[in-house]
Amino acid sequence: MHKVADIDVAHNIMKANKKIADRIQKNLDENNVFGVDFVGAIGSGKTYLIEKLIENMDGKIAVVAGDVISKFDAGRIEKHNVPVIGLNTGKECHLDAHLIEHGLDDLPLNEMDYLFIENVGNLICPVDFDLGTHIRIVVVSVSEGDDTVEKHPLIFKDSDLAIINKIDIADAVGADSDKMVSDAKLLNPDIKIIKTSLKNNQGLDDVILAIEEFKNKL
Ligand SMILES: Nc1nc2c(ncn2[C@@H]2O[C@H](COP(=O)(O)OP(=O)(O)OP(=O)(O)O)[C@@H](O)[C@H]2O)c(=O)[nH]1
Ligand SMILES: [Mg+2]
Repeated sequence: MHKVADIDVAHNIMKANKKIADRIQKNLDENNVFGVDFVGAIGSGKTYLIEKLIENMDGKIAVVAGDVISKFDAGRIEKHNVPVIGLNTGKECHLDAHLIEHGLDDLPLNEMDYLFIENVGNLICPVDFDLGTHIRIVVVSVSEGDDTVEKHPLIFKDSDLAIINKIDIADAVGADSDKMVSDAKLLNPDIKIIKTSLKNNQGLDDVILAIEEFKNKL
């Protein structure tokens, strides 16, 4: 009996989230803004990637940065002089559409080309929560271990682009980045995969090209 009630509650939450996510996507489309949800493990390089994209991409970028507490990542993004909102999730380990919809009220979407959302760092909780973005990018790094991809199948099944980052330190941590690529491909044959060393800007142009291609396909 207990279990049935749990499933019903979860189902209703997901349904309500999806309804708001659809509204967000409509809002983005009306403003010609391409939305990206960046998910990934703690410290994999999500904020660093967004900073690099702001520095190197054409087009106007607004950012929503999710942190459990405080505005750590929003503070980093702010230094790049782009519109940014920091959202706190408190005890929650993911952003949800309701939070994002409120955050968007404070961003000048009609002047923007891209909305980049940095989700809370982990590979589990964000999976089920559609934020109304057009694509999801998952960022993992070799320092989390080369079994990270196979251990977190759902997020790779549900992402459009996987970035295997920090390949500059793969040898030092004994990680096989090719294994991570083939694990991701096995889980999701449609996923695009790019190996990067963001520290050295390696692979950054390919990431930019991939995002632009996704945007142009709309
Ligand atoms: N060696 C190396 N370090 C990197 C690379 N990319 C990012 N880093 C470093 O990794 C650390 C974490 O990067 P962040 O961008 O803060 O990671 P994050 O995914 O935003 O982390 P959370 O928001 O806490 O989940 C920083 O010290 C970066 O400088 C890389 O390609 N190589
Ligand atoms: Mg971050």
